[in-house]
Amino acid sequence: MKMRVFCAELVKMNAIWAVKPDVTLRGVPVYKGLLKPAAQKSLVMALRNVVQAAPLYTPVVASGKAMSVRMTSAGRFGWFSDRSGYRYLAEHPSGTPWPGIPPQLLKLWHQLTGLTREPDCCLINFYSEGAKMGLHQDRDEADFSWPVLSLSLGDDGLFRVGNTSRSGKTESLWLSSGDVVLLQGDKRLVWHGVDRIRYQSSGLLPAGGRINVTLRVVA
Ligand SMILES: O=C(O)CCC(=O)C(=O)O
Repeated sequence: MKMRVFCAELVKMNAIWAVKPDVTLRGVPVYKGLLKPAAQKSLVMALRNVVQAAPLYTPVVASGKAMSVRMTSAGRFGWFSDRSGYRYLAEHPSGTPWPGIPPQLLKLWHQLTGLTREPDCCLINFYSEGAKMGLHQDRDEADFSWPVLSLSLGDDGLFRVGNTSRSGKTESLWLSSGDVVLLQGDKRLVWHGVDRIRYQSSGLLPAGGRINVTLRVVA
């Protein structure tokens, strides 16, 4: 995306993108508790509707190994992986359309990024007890100048961030329910992952577990 287009995309009014993050982790901004408890509860209800329409599945990586995280998506595209590799699909693997992205997430996206452009995908990751996500880059999207907004709900997750190359020092931080992370600019392609969760550390989900949603511009 050209800089002029990007500037035209910025919503100057009502944007909270100029607000300083509470913490940065290797330069990645982390907004602690940005989504308040009542908003978290109503979002969980909206996400339950998404999961009802587009059930969680267990992605498999190219080696044939199943990921420990279960996933689904909302929006125009959903992220999927099987032995053929990672990709975005225009439909849920069952053939049904992806449901719409919950409006409260779109509002958060516009407010925090200052962009008028909507995300194409809301990827929903569900971490049950023992689930984790290895270090990776988010690079299945067409244009890395768009940010990725990541929101945590439910149990705490130990989030690890490295560098834009696979090697080098990494640092980690516990993400709690309501925390938001933005991968953008020169941090858009940092390697990141979740080492583990603190199962049942939050009362948001009655049966425990952690939800992570990421909003992405895909095409
Ligand atoms: O669960 C998280 O906080 C990170 C999720 C993530 O890295 C991803 O979906 O690519």
